[in-house]
Amino acid sequence: MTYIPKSHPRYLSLLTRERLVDMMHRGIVSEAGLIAHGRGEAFDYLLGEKTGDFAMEAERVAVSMLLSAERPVISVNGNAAALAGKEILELGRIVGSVVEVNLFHRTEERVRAIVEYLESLGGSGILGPEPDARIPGLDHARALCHTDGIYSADVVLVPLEDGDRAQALKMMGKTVVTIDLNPLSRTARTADVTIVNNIVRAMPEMVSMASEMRERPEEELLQIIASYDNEKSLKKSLTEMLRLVEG
Ligand code: PTJ
Repeated sequence: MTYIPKSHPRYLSLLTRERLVDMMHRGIVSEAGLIAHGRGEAFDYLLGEKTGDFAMEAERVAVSMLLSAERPVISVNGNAAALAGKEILELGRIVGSVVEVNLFHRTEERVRAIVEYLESLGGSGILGPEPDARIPGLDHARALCHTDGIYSADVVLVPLEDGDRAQALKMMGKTVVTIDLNPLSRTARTADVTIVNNIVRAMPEMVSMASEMRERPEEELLQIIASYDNEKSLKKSLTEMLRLVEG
């Protein structure tokens, strides 16, 4: 990894890039994952690289959905594993969710590398290799999934997701929650809950929320969910970007 001095004004952002490049060489992140990250960075810049109130609210709703779900699943791709692997496992433990590796640029080798990486962080029972089901309406290997995971989930958290798959999951009747810095993406517009935030900030925030909210009565969680409007939240994120641009 290239040495980045702590004094560099963009230390954290550069460190994150280096991490992704390193993870690509380790066979965890896809080459396209680096491009996807660049697009995310541009939107994060417009957000002032901080969590907005709209994102905090969406995170709280997402956590309420995961906590009240019967079969919650967190879907993990290369970028999500590299940037927030530890927190994904932690959130999965708190909300009682299955973690499934589900890739856009699928190779069996990379699925195994990601599972092994998550296991090295303390994860167990992670699904991914040897899928036994398909998401209907999707061509190609990105449809592959597990009966005990994504296929039978009621709530799926799919960070940094592709629009087609988000739509196919919705068509299956699932509640789709995503983390996506681009509020204009098809995924952002398709999901029931879109957290417009960097996964690097969103996941640790959701872990603390989940540990604080885990004992709350179900009615309270359902009230939080009922008061949420994703379209309004997306508009708020765009308004915030414009506000920052206009100074
Ligand atoms: O590991 P794989 O093969 O499953 O591939 C993963 C990627 C991310 C390459 C794949 O799913 C893909 O091509 O995704 P897209 O269609 O480029 O969408 C990724 C979305 O995530 C874009 O809207 C980006 O703006 C957004 N994004 C990128 N980095 C971050 C992000 N959102 C939150 N946090 C980030 N760090």
